[in-house]
Amino acid sequence: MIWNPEIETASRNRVRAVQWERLLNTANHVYKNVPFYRERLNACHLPPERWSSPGDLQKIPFTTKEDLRSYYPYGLFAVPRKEVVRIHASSGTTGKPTVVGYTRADLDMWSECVARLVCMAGGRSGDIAQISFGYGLFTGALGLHYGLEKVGAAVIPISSGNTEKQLMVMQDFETTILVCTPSYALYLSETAEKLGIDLEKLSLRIGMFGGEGHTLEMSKEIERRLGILVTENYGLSEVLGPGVSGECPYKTGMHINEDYFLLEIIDPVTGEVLPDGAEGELVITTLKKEAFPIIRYRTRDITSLHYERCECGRTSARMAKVKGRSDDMLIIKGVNVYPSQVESVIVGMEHISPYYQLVVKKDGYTDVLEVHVELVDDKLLESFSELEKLEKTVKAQLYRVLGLDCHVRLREPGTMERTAGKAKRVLDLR
Ligand code: DLL
Repeated sequence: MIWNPEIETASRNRVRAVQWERLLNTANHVYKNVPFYRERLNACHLPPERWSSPGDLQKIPFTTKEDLRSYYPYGLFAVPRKEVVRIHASSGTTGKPTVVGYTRADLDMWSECVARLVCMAGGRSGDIAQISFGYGLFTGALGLHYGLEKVGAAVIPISSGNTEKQLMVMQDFETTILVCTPSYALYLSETAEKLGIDLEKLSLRIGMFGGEGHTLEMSKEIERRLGILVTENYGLSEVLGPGVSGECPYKTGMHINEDYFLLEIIDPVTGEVLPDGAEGELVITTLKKEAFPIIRYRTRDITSLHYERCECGRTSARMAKVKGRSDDMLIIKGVNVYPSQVESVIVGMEHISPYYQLVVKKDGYTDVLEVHVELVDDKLLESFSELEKLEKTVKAQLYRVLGLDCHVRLREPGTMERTAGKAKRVLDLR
């Protein structure tokens, strides 16, 4: 089912017209209400009345996480405090978090965006959705919550953690949609196997996973273990939270809610806008947000945009799976390495579990990449020659994909960290 066919199947011309109209409204809104943007638009001689085509957007400087931090907490809000009805913040592992606000209309828009993604994934009224994202400042749980309810699904707001209880609820409450990070879905499936839960007997049909990337290999692995359709959705708190884009069962990329977000791909080094289909850093402008509109936000996420028709009938542009964050990209001996490349190699490999971590160290002046992977069972530990053989195989496969020699560390079963949230894939000890 298509939630909002009028916009989700609109012609490209219509989408562009809606985007242009809303872009001008947003430019006017920020110009009038946010000094930061007013100064910027004046500095490049583009107050809103001088915008003549969508291309003018490309002349406006990017907004970065640092900008958000320097106006902490409310400096970029565009409405009076009394109109703000919700506040979220990004986790921000270092320094202050970035704070975002929503008016009532923003919350309605958020539910609308998520309702579309729920239908895209195959969700409907009558479904029972277990939300295993953490409720709190993080946008994941509450963001998906209201969109699922809007479609008519019954939401179980279980939040993250307490894996055994999650599995009990999943069985007893007959959960049909699981909402969490792909890492946590993997851990849930592993724990279910350990506890001897018959996964075939679960009512689970669909996974709506996001908050972090996962490769096609990982998606297949989780589908195999849980016997469900895995779909992915994307978003970020600075822009909205979940709801920017999501996958349909054809998995041709994540359909973008283009009437609410304008996406560009830029060269992460030069900042130049790249043509359709090219891979680069995603930049997002919100088109309808009231409390926290944002112009040309540099997401740091590496992806590409595609416009060919999807068989599901939606005409929206799609973004490819995120390859990684540009800040997660490692440069080892001049070679660019993303954790997702390692994931594509090790998931599904014989004797190796799907948990992994990249550890970067210094050996004298040289950078060394260690890839830590975990054995599936202890049996192999009894044979040194088997272990050596396996290590060589993993190393060769990684070389094939990365073009780089790395050290492989085989770790004992169950010793790599499991997470209820987003996995930490890189440990940089340099
Ligand atoms: O993770 C919002 C979200 C929650 C989206 C739940 C989907 C589901 P933040 O905590 O601000 O917000 O983190 C945003 O997470 O810039 C990406 O790097 C990463 N991310 C989110 N979804 C995906 C995805 C939420 N599907 C940051 N694939 C983003 C890859 C993702 N990365």
